[in-house]
Amino acid sequence: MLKFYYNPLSPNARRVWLTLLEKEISFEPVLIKLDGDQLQPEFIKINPFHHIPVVVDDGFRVVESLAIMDYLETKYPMPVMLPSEPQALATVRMVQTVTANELFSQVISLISENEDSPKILQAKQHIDKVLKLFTDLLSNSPYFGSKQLTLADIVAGIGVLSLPPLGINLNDYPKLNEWSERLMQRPAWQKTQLSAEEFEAFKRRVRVLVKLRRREIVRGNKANVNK
Ligand SMILES: N[C@@H](CCC(=O)N[C@@H](CS)C(=O)NCC(=O)O)C(=O)O
Repeated sequence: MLKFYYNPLSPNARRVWLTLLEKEISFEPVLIKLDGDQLQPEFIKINPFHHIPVVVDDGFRVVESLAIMDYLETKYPMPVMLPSEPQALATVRMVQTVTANELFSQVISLISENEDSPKILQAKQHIDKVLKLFTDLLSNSPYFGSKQLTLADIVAGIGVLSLPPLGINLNDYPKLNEWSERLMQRPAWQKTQLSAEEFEAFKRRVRVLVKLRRREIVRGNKANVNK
């Protein structure tokens, strides 16, 4: 059976979790606690970058959430979650990559920067641009690029639904607000949604990982200077 290495607090793992549930694929969950399980030699063999999610299917290992979603879409094509019409496919890919490249890092800033840091205002301004673009791309469709749920809805939905608890009100973006309510009516989304306490635990984990990453960068810079 397909093995899914995950943690319920991880938004990247949740992309894959939701895809598995929406496609009703049977899987064996393997919980990875992010306070050290990901650094154990057995897991490093599976993902040298010590990241979840990972899927192992019939002995074939896939890392990177977006690659895993594509693998699941092609191996388990029903229901179709990736449209083939050129503009619809481009819409899905734009929404996925804008979420990964423009939204995600700003959400991390909202969580990890001090309240009085100018980076908070910059993050909010950048997020406003993303939400306006998403409003245009959704247009009058119930989902991105399709009348049915797509991989773009999963990737963007996880990011956008994390904004209200971080102080960004979706009422200012009515179409996205209705879309996010549509997502939350789906059983898979209710099953994987974080409780308020889990969201606080997620924020604490993000702060720790950001600190560790900054330390790694400083160490790397010092090592380069000493070369
Ligand atoms: N680009 C990767 C990112 C995966 C990622 O950053 N996963 C985080 C959890 S959301 C993780 O495993 N962090 C553990 C670590 O950095 O040690 C993907 O999309 O799968």
